[in-house]
Amino acid sequence: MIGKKMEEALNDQVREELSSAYLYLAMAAYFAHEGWDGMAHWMRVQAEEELEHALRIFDHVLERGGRVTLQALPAPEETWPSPLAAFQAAYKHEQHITGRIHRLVELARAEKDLPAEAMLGWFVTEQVEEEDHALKVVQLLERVGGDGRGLVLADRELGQRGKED
Ligand code: OFO
Repeated sequence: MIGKKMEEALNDQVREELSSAYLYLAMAAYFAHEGWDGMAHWMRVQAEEELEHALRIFDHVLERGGRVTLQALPAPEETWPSPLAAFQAAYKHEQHITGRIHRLVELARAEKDLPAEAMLGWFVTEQVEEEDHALKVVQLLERVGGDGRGLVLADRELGQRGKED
């Protein structure tokens, strides 16, 4: 049976993961509206991943006899000054999520909640990947700079993103 403190903290993280999905869906809509279909696809795949993250925690709470309480989600921004600015915001967001996951691991340790700590271990590794993926796109777009043709090629490349990337 999960303890109350951990249950509450994991419910908060379900909200954070759903908020991440919401943010990336907003970015997908922004890119699609601007005609960057490859980047829109990248963000859509990312939003789907975030929903899977939320469900991992959702299932963990339920499997341990806890209660899942879904919370209200704030509306994300709708627009960004440039593709680079959107991906920089995505990278910053992932750093924020990494910090939250690390604090959850610390809480699981303090509570001697071994199942939660084991479940969160997956997220610790995943966050390394999440930050790396976003940072790689930021670096790509920084290299492209204001080169329109380069941006078209980058968009094409990002449109190739598969579900596991
Ligand atoms: Fe769930 O990893 Fe991104 O936010």
